Amino acid sequence: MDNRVAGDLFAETYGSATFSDSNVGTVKTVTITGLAITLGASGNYALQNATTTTTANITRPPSGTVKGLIELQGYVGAHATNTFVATDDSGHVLAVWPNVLLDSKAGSYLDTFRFALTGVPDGTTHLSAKATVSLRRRLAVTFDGNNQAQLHFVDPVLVDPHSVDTNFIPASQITQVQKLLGGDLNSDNVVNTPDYTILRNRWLTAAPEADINGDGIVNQTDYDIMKLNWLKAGDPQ
Ligand SMILES: [Ca+2]
Ligand SMILES: [Ca+2]
Repeated sequence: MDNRVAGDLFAETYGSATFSDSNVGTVKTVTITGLAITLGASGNYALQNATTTTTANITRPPSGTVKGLIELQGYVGAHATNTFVATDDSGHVLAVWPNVLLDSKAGSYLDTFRFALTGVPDGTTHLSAKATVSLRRRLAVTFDGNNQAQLHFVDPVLVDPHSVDTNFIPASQITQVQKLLGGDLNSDNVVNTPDYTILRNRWLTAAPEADINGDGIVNQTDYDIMKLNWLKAGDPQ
């Protein structure tokens, strides 16, 4: 209520305006605090309430964000590159993020990086990941009302997302091993003889294209990872 005398002028200010929560919705309560009147004729008036409420809307962002962890089998290198692909239920490619640099390790996990993607198109139901020397893995992704999702390409026995991300959203999606398996050196998404040929030809060199565990040398450790995944194929993109 404003019962000021006609012609009296003063400034009205407020301290903060806060939505009740950050979820998408209409006619949401906004609490305004720190209301004050200053300047002009304000000295002639007594403000009755320093707090009030109003309503406003929060709309859904036009595209999604996905963040999570990505574990590369046996990897110890400081950085890696990974290609992400967003698809719909029919497998149509909606977006590609080629050769994303991964250089932020997840907590104390040597073989696990953080990733974050923005601009994930509406209609995305799956996201796949394929690191330079790994097989591809494709997982279902579910967005919340704010168009945000978490997705973890990890082995839940070895990497606990809760220990890395305090905002982790519990999801049944990480009840199985989802880390990326190593050994695909020629990027055809299968681990077989052509990959072994590359490994053998780079034996005891520092060639990154054959250094499956990222330790700077191609040797028995890389061969052992390849052997674990011999004749395995990755998921479609
Ligand atoms: Ca291959
Ligand atoms: Ca190596």
